Amino acid sequence: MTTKKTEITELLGIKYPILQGGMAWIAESTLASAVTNAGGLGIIAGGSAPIDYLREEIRKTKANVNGKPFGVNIMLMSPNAEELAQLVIDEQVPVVTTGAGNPGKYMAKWKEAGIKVIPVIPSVALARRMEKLGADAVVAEGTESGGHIGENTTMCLVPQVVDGVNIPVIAAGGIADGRGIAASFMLGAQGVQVGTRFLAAEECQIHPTYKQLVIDAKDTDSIVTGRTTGHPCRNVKTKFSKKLASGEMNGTITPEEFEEITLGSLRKAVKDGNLEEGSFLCGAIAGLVTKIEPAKDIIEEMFSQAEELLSK
Ligand code: TUI
Repeated sequence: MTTKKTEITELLGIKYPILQGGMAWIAESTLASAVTNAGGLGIIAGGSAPIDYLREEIRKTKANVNGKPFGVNIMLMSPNAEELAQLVIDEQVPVVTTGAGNPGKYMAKWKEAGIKVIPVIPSVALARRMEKLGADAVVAEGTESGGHIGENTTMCLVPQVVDGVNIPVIAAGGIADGRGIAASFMLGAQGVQVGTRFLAAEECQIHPTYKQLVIDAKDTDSIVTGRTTGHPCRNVKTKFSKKLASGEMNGTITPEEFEEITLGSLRKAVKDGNLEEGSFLCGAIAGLVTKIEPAKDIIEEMFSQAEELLSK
């Protein structure tokens, strides 16, 4: 088995079958360009950023990558998802990934515009629906992932999605080295999406405090908050996230209060490194991330390790 030529490398025209996660507030042109230039698929996060900012980020990325493909992630819960769905058409973005919802209503117009569409999904049912609507591939994202998560684990979700659809499947959640890639391929995936390891990329523009939290994290240092709101979210364990999780559990923080307290907390983490009020989203694999390196080194190391394992 090899990672060198898969349905994903062929579909997207990339060297390595790796997508960089569309991390809200984090994934901007510098990181996305570095990943694309290293042979993966860099992704700019739509998040809920203003449309003019996103247009600039798309144009900057285009200028950096010399015709190589990149993507934009559209977070479907974002208030400006509709506007962004049109922006990717107007700016001729080659690939769109989606998260936190069902992109059904945009699918036909994206396909018509020639965009490759890859929804991120947490279940087989949703993967099947996306296939019917014309998705080119799906990212099956396990609950090990950072940020907004579903219930099932990568190990259980990926093979079930692989069996449930006829389009290629990209595994996500808990993949930070070549072992994770090799395991994903064994489960039937044709590619991987990686977020947490790229938080420690040299080109990732997050606050140094955020990077250090990820590097210092050990296996037990992620925690899920927001379960009472219906939008569970995996974070680095900090005093703030622990207080939120326990407040939700014992009822001293209502879902409404939770929403109020966490409003703007991702920006506070990413831009200010604010440990008191910031939500430092990260995956459960953060314990495996130990140093800051260029995205190119991360990708090349991951795939050389995976190739060695898969050739055994
Ligand atoms: O979307 C993500 N990860 C994210 S989005 C985000 S910003 C945010 N912050 C707080 C609350 C909510 C969002 C941070 N991290 N990953 C992809 C993903 N998509 N995970 C789960 C889903 C998902 C969930 C339900 C996809 C589809 C879905 O469909 C429900 C339906 O409409 O049928």
